[in-house]
Amino acid sequence: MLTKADGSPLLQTGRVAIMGILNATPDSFSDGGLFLAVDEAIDHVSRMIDEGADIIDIGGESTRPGAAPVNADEEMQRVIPIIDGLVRRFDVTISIDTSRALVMGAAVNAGAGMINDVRALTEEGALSAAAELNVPVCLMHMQGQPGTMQLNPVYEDVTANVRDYLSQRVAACVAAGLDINNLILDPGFGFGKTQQQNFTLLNELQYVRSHDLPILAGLSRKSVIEQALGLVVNDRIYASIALALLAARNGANIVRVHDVKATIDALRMAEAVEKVRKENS
Ligand code: YH5
Repeated sequence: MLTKADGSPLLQTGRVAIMGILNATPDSFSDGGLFLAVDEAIDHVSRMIDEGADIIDIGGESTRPGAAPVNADEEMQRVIPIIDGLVRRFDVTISIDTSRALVMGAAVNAGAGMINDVRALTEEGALSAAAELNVPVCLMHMQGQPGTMQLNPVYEDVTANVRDYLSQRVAACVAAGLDINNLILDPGFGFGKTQQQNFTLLNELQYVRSHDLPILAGLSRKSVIEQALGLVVNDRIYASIALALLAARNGANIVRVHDVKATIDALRMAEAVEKVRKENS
């Protein structure tokens, strides 16, 4: 079972866990330097916890298509002070969104309780770092690299390809000494996928699962909404709620979202109705 630092479960069966997104990239904060960034992060996280977030995901690398690469020092300087500030105030699980072994180590030492890696521990040293750190790890599928992944993604069978890739990464993790019970799988919506490929993966989410591991789904405010509905990023909340609900219905165990309260209300409402369906069957 995935557990938090105090031994309590990270995932309860029958309930979808909420991962709230905290951006630590410079464009996500008002331009007031490090202390303001930490203060703003604390305010944002405080609100997400009040709204019911189970996990807070913090990342210092922007993986949006075309985003500039960031060096390890800069990534560290963005996230570590924020993690320090958060662990002193809150006992929520903090997830570090990084691909770098160095950042994983520093973040977990500062109190992060989970690693979220969009490159599924393929960077140098990441497998052994994660084995050593012994915290839950989300392994995400990406085809290509952030700068170019959306140019012309091609799959013979997107769902089978994603499942096979994740299954191979699970095998690599186990071979490197990670505890299989610490692994979470993620199809990587928007990471080297067309709209049709993203929707196929969402419809077939249960077939992405490998080794019976939990699934994390991140669709919040993503470009698939623009492609379907033509909405700019700040107008994508309601569509994001629909996508989170569909992901949960199709077997997601964790949803990664910007809008915690709106998502939780929708999921809890659906769960209440589902409970009666089960009682009646
Ligand atoms: C994910 O799916 N995604 S960062 C572009 C947007 C909106 C949102 C154009 N990290 C995932 O959230 N980690 C990211 O509008 C992630 N799964 C996991 N595990 C991209 C993102 C976004 C990009």
